[in-house]
Amino acid sequence: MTAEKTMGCAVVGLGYVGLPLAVQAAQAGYLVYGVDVNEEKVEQLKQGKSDVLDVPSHVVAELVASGLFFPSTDFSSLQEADAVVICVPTPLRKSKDPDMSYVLSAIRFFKPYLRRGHLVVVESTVYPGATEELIRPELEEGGLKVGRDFFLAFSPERVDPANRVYGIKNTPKVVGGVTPECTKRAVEFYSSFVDEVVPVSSARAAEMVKLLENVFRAVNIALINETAIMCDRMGIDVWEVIEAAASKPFGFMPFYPGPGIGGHCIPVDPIYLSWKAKSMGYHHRFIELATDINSEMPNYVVGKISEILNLKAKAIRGSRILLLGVAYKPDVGDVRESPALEIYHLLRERGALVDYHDPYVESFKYLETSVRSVELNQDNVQNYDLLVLTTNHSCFDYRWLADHAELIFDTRNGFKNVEGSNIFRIGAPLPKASGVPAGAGYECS
Ligand code: SAJ
Repeated sequence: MTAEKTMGCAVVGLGYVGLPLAVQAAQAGYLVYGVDVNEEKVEQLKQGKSDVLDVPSHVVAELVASGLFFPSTDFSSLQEADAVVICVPTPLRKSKDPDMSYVLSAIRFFKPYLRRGHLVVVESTVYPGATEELIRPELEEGGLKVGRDFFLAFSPERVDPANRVYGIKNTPKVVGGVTPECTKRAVEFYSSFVDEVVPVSSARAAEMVKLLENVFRAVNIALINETAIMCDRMGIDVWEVIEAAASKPFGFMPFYPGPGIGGHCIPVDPIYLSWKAKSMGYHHRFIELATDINSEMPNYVVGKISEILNLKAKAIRGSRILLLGVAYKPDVGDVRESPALEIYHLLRERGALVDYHDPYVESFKYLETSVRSVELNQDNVQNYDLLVLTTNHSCFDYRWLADHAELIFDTRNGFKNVEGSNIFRIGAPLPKASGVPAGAGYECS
């Protein structure tokens, strides 16, 4: 610790974005004031317990014990900080419009403690222009002027849960200020604990960078989902096609079909952009189309389930179906927007007897009840008419599952290294029950 006052920073919102950031700043020597409105979460953090997958509890415990990390529900601690970073959720309303209420609430709680010299950075994903048009006026209400008295910037979060290679320190950080001095101060702040900082000319440019990154993913996932549906119809195995296309060393990036898209970013962020575009009279067709295709995938999966059961002369109604994995992506326990939950609902609606097994997800709420993960063993795996792989966790024993399950529908290619006539994959043709060769069709006269 240096003799002069150690720089203080504050992180508002201690979730999957805020907590890793708080930890990285504390490990770089900052006094970090972590503020969250969730009292239970703050209490757990004070006791050195982390509820964020990528932040081990012992790391939190050490930082709390060393007096470098102060979790609290009290916004007044923000006046102690030199930099304040906002990392609260930006979901969608039921009307599919951006819900900025968490950001505005955080700003309004913080406002009384805004002081000269403060650097304020928004990391929550917002629509282009939000930092300048919505947040700046809130903060200037007390008379302080941005770029002179305090400094305001946007810096997109690039947290990729369960990514073992990239974390806060080694993921380049884009930063855009409301004024050049704001950009400069934000660059200085992040440069003290992130290896590479990428300044852009404005906050709205930085907001757009984030949305481009995630629209890029949503559109390409929709493209490969639609390609999978096409390949199935044409009797082509999309997984073989992707693997071969990925042999191209330039100009191609593989994406993979699945049961739909989940998480709090890819299904949501593009709609922030299309909403803003629409408010300016522009219809962003790619986002609408990608959203339609990706959100239609659970229905498509249930249609394939019906076809597969049909091979055994079974209907969905009354069939015992086990979903393998309900988290929105492998090796995480987060079920937000997970397509597996939609598939569970659709199967229940059609009268199937549905269970799920997910070692990362103990239970989830369904229609006022709590549905719990079932144990999977030699005795019960054979009780199911069909296993559906909806999340390809690395811990699953795919060989064992293939050897013991009656039928398997693989929506993630988790069984790619396992042979078995009882395994069917999304985007690959099913044997036609009537013996009609895959890809055949009637001739239009
Ligand atoms: N998915 C596919 N096919 C693919 C890739 C993903 O179906 O080829 C599905 C996933 O299963 C998941 C959803 O899409 O349900 C989102 O996948 P994701 O890998 O984008 O997962 P996120 O939302 O946890 O992480 C993303 C970040 N991912 C990567 O960079 C790999 C990145 O887009 C953002 O930094 C982050 O969200 C965010 O917070 O915006």
